[in-house]
Amino acid sequence: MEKFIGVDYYNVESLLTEEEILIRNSVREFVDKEIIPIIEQNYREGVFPKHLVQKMAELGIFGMTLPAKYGCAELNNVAYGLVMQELERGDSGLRSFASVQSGLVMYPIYKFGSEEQRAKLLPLLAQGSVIGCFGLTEPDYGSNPGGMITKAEKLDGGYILNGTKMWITNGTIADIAIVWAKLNGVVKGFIVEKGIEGFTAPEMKGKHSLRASVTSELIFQDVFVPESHLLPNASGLKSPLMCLNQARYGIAWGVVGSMMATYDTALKYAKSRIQFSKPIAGYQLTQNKLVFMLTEITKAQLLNLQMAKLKDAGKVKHTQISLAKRNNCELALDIARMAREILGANGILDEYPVMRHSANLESVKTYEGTHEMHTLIIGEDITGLAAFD
Ligand code: TGC
Ligand code: FAD
Repeated sequence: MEKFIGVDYYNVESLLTEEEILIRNSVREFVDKEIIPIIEQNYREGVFPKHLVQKMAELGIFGMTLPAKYGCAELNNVAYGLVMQELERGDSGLRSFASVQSGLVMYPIYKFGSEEQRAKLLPLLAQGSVIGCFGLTEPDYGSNPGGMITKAEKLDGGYILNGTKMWITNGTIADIAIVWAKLNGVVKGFIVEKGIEGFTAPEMKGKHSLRASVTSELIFQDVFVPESHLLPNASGLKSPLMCLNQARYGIAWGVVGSMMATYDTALKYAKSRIQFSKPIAGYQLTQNKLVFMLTEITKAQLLNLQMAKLKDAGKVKHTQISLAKRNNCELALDIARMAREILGANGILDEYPVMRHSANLESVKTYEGTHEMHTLIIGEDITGLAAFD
């Protein structure tokens, strides 16, 4: 297995600490050894490589920025970003798993949960022995989750949940679901355990994208949720949106890993593919594509590093995270498609990763807020005028 040496035209590594480089290299090696050799088969068969959950947990990936007292690595956001970047160089499905477990399940429990919920669940989630999912999107409410119709009704000792969530990563394999529902018209968060009466999570089939990832419906039919399973400090749509910031942050880094994978493949291929008696890398039009790719990778690396510094300083705005997610996803998809062009017909074979990355990125560009949503989020911030409706 050829070792990945990274893409770092501006020596961004010189801005990293030894610990950040160590973490990055440990996950880089994990991706080379455990993901790259199996991912095409898993993608073809539409199967999430669940055996890797334990190995990711052992690397301290889940909830890695959360406090050590909950069994987490307590590392900074630069390290977290680098880990997301290396995972997605392998496949967006693996980075999605880690994003959901960390940003969409462990974060809301840490931020909005009781101390009892934190102490009980965070160590188990960090070890990977409990898997979580995040139920916000509904069949009729995607970009506009505020319109959600999943409802919670109060009764003695707890709540009754009714409604459906859709497009839920890890849903079918999750032991707990963080579910957002309206209680008297106000968005609240609930921890719903797998196996509880009335709760089912069938897998969604027929995906052309993110095939090595589980995507599910969550169906709630008169599901009783005990009082102890309400997230006591979550209230209003702001709460789930704060969770999205964590996952969006990870995506902005993750897709740079995908850019690196497709650029690296295209560069190596172009130097060896002979047409009209010389390597296609020797033609101006090919070099133009490769230089575009490298330029955008370099810009995204520097954008992410500054975003990480702002986040570590507690100063990052959610609109700044939107800008990085929007820009980097769009360019990762452009780069994947450009790489497929450079490979010619070989680019459609799963002997090469470019088409898998391109197909995955169609999901990644859509979820966690579409390109248009992030355009409008930033647009509102700079003009002061909301243009969503
Ligand atoms: P709006 O009135 O704008 O906002 C309600 C309150 O929330 C505040 N807010 C935020 N706070 C923190 N972070 C953010 N990102 C925030 N965005 C808004 C806002 O200031 C307000 O606060 P307050 O104090 O006034 O109450 O609400 P809206 O209904 O107009 O919606 C705004 C909009 C459209 C931007 C939001 O709904 C949105 O982001 N929509 C996109 C939906 C989305 O991103 N869904 C992702 C679902 S999860 C997923 O896809 C997981 S994929 C798996 C993986 O990650 O790998
Ligand atoms: P819609 O909101 O119906 O949008 C359709 C199109 O209309 C888009 O191009 C959109 O940009 C555009 N549009 C919508 N409103 C406007 C407007 N006001 N102005 C201009 N254009 C607009 N959700 C979860 O809650 N948890 C998960 O774990 C999760 N995982 C996912 C995994 C995958 C593989 C996928 C594909 C999705 C996942 N999602 C998850 C759902 C995801 O967040 C939604 O798909 C996304 O928010 C977009 O919603 P939608 O698909 O309903 O599209």
